[in-house]
Amino acid sequence: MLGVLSGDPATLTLEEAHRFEHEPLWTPAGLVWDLTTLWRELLTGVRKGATTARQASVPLRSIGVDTWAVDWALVSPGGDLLGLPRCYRDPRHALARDRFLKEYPGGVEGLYERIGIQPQPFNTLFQLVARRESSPALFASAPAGTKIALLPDLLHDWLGGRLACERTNASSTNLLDPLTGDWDRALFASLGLAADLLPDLVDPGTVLGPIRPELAALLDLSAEVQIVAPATHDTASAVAAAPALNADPGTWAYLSSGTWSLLGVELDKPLTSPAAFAVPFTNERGVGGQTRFLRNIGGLWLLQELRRDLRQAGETYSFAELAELARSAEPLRTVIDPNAAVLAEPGDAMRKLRALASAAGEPVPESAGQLARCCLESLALCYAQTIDLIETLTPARIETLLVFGGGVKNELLNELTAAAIGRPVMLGPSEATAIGNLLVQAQGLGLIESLQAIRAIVERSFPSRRVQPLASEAWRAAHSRYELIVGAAAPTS
Ligand code: LRH
Repeated sequence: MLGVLSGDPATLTLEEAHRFEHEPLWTPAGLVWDLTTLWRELLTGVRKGATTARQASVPLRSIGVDTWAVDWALVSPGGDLLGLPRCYRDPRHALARDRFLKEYPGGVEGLYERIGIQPQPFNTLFQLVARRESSPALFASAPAGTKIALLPDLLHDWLGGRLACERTNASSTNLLDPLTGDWDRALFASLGLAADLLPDLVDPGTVLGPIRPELAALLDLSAEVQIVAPATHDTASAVAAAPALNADPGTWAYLSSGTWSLLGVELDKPLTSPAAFAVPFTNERGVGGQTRFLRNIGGLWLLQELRRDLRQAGETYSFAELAELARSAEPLRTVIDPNAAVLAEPGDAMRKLRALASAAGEPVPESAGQLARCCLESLALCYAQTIDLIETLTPARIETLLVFGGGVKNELLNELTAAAIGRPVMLGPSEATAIGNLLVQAQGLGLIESLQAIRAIVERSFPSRRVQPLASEAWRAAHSRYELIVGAAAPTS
């Protein structure tokens, strides 16, 4: 995405330079990312964006990369990769987590209290345990100076600048001390890995250095282009772009809606009580040092997987067609737990959804429309439950839910969400992650002063749209049904 910041007061315009599909690949060594393809596509995007900028006589100032969280690779000082980066959905991670937590002295609650991150099987900490067990030689043979690089950090290193780990994404590793903002070196040492594998940490907006001269020449760019770390965790970038300037803090929650649904609020400091753990809420680091107190919810991954599975069974639908089928299906027929662990791994979506419905004593969804509606309504019910839990655990009184990310394009989900939560939904930009990324780069270059100023630019540049809830008795009844199905993750204090 090419971003152009102009005018006074400043506004941002976005231009899509390049878009591509990519998927993890199965190999005997695990489910891995095709990193060279990602790199090639990234360079294509930079080349196309730079051409557009040149044609518009706009100087290209900086480049910054964000990706999904947690995934990493080992990179030697020469930029060589040691092994392919694994995808976080690799099934081995859950087993490694369980083994680690069994031996961890304070148990899972102790780890949560210490780091504040929900113990998802795929957190980098548990991935490292899995990898050390499956490929001990990988670490043993690593040359001096080798670093663990989260994927955006690795791509920044390849682009130029220096290898450093940006803090919003570092918080997703389960290895960052939430109070000091430094690595929890004692926790890392307990893995038996060399301490100097951990790279230096930097804040979002840090100028890492100029693009590599070879790349500048290859891509026909000015050697002055800087590599600037945005909030490299995509969700942190999206939350930075929440158009929330005029709402009082404590009156809004956000939903970063995409493959995952990340629903939460901003807090001044982490909240790691047993009740927060029970949900579980996580405490990731945000731009400006605040805490993203949020819950990972199954998200549109459910629909992506359903679509893939239907296609394999010979029924091919676009997302729009699937949404239309869902719209005409019977409302609130089947409710399931959208966070069921079994749904997080790829494959077999129809069988899994039906089995979950059947186990919960719900009518089994048969048609594509019924299956899709079941996914969307279950997500909406989970959003409602999560907002209630936020109000129980924090002083927040949520009047509005700000939704941003690709999910805002799913009109049906927006309507169901408003109905389920019984509050208005404000639809922000679908490209919130790219917007937050670009504006934090601009902040790093000294063009914008604060997070507040970033959000003012977002509000001016990308008008939000309001979806009003329709009061409904049917949804009220569905809440208790949902609570029963998921076993009411009610806080204990
Ligand atoms: C969303 C996301 C989310 C993480 C998950 C691994 O893309 O970064 O915030 O929990 O992917």
